[in-house]
Formats: sequence, structure tokens, C-alpha cells
Amino acid sequence: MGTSDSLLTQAEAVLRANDVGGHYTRPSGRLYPHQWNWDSAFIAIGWAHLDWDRAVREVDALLSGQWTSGLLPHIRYNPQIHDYAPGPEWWPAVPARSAGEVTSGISQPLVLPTAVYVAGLLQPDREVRLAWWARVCDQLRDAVRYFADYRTAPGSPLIVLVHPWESGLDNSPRWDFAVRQGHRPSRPYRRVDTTIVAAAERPQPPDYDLYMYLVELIASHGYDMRAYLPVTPFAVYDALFNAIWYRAAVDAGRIAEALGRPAVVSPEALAGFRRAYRETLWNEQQHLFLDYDLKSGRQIPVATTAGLMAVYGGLVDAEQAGTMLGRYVARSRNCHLLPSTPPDQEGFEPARYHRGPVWVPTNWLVARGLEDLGLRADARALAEATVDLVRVHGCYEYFDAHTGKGAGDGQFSWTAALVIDLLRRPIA
Ligand code: 9WN
Repeated sequence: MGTSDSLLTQAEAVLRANDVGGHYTRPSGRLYPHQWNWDSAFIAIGWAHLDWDRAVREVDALLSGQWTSGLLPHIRYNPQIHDYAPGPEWWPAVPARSAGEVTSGISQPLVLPTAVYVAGLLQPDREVRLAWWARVCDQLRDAVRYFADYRTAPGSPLIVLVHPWESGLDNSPRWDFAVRQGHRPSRPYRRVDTTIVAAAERPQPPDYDLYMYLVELIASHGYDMRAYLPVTPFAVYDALFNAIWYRAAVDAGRIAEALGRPAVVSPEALAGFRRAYRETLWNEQQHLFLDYDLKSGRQIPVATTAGLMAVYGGLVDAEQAGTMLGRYVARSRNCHLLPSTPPDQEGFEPARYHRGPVWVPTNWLVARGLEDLGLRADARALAEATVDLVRVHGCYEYFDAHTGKGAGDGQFSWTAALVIDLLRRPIA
């Protein structure tokens, strides 16, 4: 067997081991036993190469947690499992469309419409593909529009992120400004994560204090952002979240168009969004997009991979993408690519979760974005570096930026799924 064949076999085994009854795929065995939003989107792309019907079931399961507003929760809890914290008791009275669904009360980067588009194209039978898209199209539209309808602030079409967990890059140094304010929840809470993996690789106690404070704040305002926006310490325009939302709107639109249905977001609204993204988040000095804190009315001066996601979103042209990437790579000397935070950025920690380590999903997003822009050599180099890291170290959750050593959970679903995609659908 060639090395790619054995890596494929290994990655497939990870997905199968994390498959929960053929319904959803947990991100990893013990650390994350429920269904996570953007994990399942990436995972569906992996399944689409192995077992297309299984990819459909992954998406169905995620969509079954959707709320009446259209929100797709960040966690869809498996009610049989109780060893993850915080559990659903922290998210009371969630307005899910289907009775019996147990979910969290915030969302995550909306990769799902893009995953459904990509997985759909992997189905060779056009009738089967269109029938699937027709079945899920309205739910994807609602998931996209939820953010435009309920999660913007006056004066801008950009989406407001209300919790670090929504960013998917939870303890990014971008959020240190809020952690430093010292907010704490009113009730005690437990942590399970640090009993499973090394505490040195996880968020710190002050991070969790903020997370749980915000959970209480959001839940106590009935999950209505406009009600808590005046009092929350955390309201940001996240460069990653907004780029992914834009791409989701475009890809949900492609699905609608293939079905002859009306646009999901109008071309004028998309153009206005592109303008706002560039005007609000571009930082000429860093040659990168930065996040924006609505409370201080300023950009957050912290460079991370989130600033590159405009490449995936299709919010920059090839020339700008090439310069942004070149700068980021140049400042990431002695690191495997791409460190989630460059080493010259204050707050960089090579082995701590989202503060420096390399993550397969963010690399995948940038590589696919470069590919779409025609920067094939850059895309291929990044894809190969990513696959090599997994080949050498295994399907880890993330990788030490300096040594490449795997960290977190060692049988990680999105790592496996996206390596399968990079091997089976190499950069064009
Ligand atoms: C909280 C599942 C999730 C990912 C996130 C990652 C981590 C959860 C946690 O795991 O977050 O949502 O308990 O730390 O940060 O991106 O979706 O893999």
C-alpha cells in the first residue's frame, strides 16, 4: 500500500470510530461526544468521498437541531451522554423547531452550505444531487439569513459574534481583551476537558470564566442579541466568521440557482457586505484583516489565521491574497504552516489550542480559497504541508507550531475528514 493509501485507511478508521450510530459523527471520542456544527460540515465532506448517503445523514442530523429563527446551534447534544461540560442545563428553553431537540444557544462558523455544495458535486448522479439539494435548500437559506436578520447591529451588514465559542477558535489571543476584564458567572461550573487532555494545551481558568459568564448572559436574555447587546462585554466582527458567512451565502445561492429558486441573499446585499468587510476589517499595516470590537469601536490589533479567511470567502483578488499569505508565512519563521497565531504576535503559544498550533480546518479553508483564486502552487504547497503533518504525526486535533507534534485528541474527525478530501480531491 502507498503512503497515501495507508493515510486514507487510517483517516477512514477515525471517522468510523467516531460515527455515533450512523446518525452523527462526534469530533472525538471522549473530549467532544456530541454533534458540533462546523465539525459536522467538514466531516460531511469527508463522508461524501467514502459513503455519500452517510454524508447526507450527517447533514440531516445537524439540521434537525435548527431553531425557529433559523439558527444552527453550535452543539446538538446527544441526550444519552452526560460527560461534557457545559451540558444543556446551561441553555434552558431553546426554541428548536423539533420537539425533543437539545442544543446550545449560540452558533458557529457557517460552513454547512458550502459543505452541502461540495458534497453535492461529489454525487455523480445529477438527479440524486438535485433531489438532496431541494430537500435541504430552505433550511440552509434560513441558516444563512438568521445572521443577517438577527445578528447585525445598526449601521453595518457585518455579523456580530457574541461568544468566543462561536468563533470556533475559542481562546484565540484576539479575545484576550475580554478575558482580561475578569467577568465570572454567578454559579459554579465544572470542567471535564482538563481531565482528558493536558491543561497546558487547553484554555485557562479566566477564559472559561468569561465563556460561562457569557452563557449565563445570553441565556438570561432569551438568546435575543438585541436585548443583551447593550450590556454584553463581547460583541465583535470576527474576520473568520464573517468570511465564512459570506461564502455560505454565495454557496447557498449556487444551490438555489441550480434548483431555479430565488436568490438567498441579493447581489446588492452581497456587494454591500463585501464593501463593509473590507472597510471595517482591513488593516493596511499588517496586510491582513483584523477583527473589530463593537464596544470600543476599534479593530482588535491581533494577527491570526482568521485574518486570512477572506481568501476562502472570495473577498479578495488573487494579488491581495498572495500578498497576505506571503506576509503571514514570512512572519511564521520556524513554524509549521499555518500557525494559528504568528510567533511574533503577543499571546503566541506554540502548543496551546488556538493560540499558536496548526489546525487542519483553517489550513484547508485557506488552501481551497487559494485554489479558487487560481493560486494553485500556493494552494498545493499548503495542502501538502497539511497532509504531511498528519501523515507523520497522526489524525490529531491540532499540531504544535514549532515541533509539529500532535496535541489534543489523537483520533480527530475533522482532521481525518479533510485529509480524505485533500487526498481524494487534490488541488486542481
Ligand atoms: C467548545 C469540537 C469543538 C470545535 C471548536 C473547538 C472546540 C469546544 C470546546 O471543540 O470547542 O465549542 O469544548 O473546547 O474550539 O472549534 O468545533 O471539535
